Amino acid sequence: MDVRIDAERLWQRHVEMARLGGTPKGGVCRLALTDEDIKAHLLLEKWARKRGFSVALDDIGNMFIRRDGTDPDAAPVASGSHTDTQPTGGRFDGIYGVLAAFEALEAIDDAGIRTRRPLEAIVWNNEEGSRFHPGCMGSAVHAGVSTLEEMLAKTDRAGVTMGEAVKGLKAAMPDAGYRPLQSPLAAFVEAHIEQGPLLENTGNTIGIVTGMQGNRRFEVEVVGEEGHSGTTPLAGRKDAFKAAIRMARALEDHFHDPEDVLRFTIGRFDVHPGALTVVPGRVVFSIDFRHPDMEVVKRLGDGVAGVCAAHAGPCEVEVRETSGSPSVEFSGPVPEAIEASVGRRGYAAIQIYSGAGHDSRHMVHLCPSGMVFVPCEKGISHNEAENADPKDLAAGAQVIADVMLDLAERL
Ligand code: HGY
Ligand code: MN
Ligand code: MN
Repeated sequence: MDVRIDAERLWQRHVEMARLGGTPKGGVCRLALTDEDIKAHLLLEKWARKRGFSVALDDIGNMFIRRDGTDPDAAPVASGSHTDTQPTGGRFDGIYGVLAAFEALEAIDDAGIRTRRPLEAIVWNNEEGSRFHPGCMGSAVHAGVSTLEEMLAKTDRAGVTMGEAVKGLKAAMPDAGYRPLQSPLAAFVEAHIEQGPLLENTGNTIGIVTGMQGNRRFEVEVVGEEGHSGTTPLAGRKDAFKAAIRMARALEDHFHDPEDVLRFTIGRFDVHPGALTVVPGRVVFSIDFRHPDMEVVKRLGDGVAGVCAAHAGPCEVEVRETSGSPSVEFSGPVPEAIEASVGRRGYAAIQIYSGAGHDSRHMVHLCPSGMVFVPCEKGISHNEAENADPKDLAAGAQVIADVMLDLAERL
């Protein structure tokens, strides 16, 4: 049984999706379950129903597109990723994995192949964690790693809860079926752009992902005292901005890694009240810290509060840990099936470790899982300039189709 994906159809679907939340600089802003993201779900639903595939939603807003197999009771083989983006996101992060999965179902349908197991393309809700923290929320709740109640109560900066946002999605998709959380899956495979330069620099088309590093995220709140910038002597100030800067500098030393394996980022830094002539009374900043070795993640993560306290000066500081995930390894039938497809298709491929986080990290708790990377230009991602070659996207989708067909019969 051979199946060939349609590269042009796959590329055109990317062009159509990139219009939903498209930005003037050629990127995409499609935050989780905003109107643009719901439009992306509706477009997928339209394509799915045209094919005779069924569509279902679970309680945290994940979407399941299903092509039936001959055995309706068999757990499906699934592939997928996310439709939501960062505020200055690109045209491929997440959506490529969704469209590669959908293209695999279409190509298998075009080939008239009946699989024993059902095949599914999944859209995981809120992978980016930009509107609602934490990221990978939908896959974590579906896999039983996070609790539904806790995640539905999370709010965005406007005070909208994830529960209200999920209600909005369900209202927009009244014909969608219901999928219980932790529904059985026979296997899960995710295609994603690498979001790093290795594949491009080494001339490889496919990355067979061996694992994903662990992470810990923190929110640091520094409280001082607002004052008049023209009259308050420097000596007596409780300047929250200056204290936060001291902490940021000290954290840079704390997380210094001469081998450049560790990843430490302060992505958000809010100064309050943010007025020209007011001494800042409050600063809130974020920490995203990652490393493959969980001993390092524990040791250095545990040191954050002490480093901040040591540089608070006359201000108060509170360090809140907001999320964290352990590193994961991918092994077993999914990476093996990826290797088999790569060998059969003759793609240049290497094994690669993922610095970025993905929904597949939570799928390992439900079923055999794995990931396929394809190159992106200069490794750029979480940036409107993100770009990928249609030929590479097609190769990754071909591997997804091969893996799904292989596992639908073999598992
Ligand atoms: O942050 C991450 O690793 C993912 O791309 N959201
Ligand atoms: Mn992603
Ligand atoms: Mn991302």
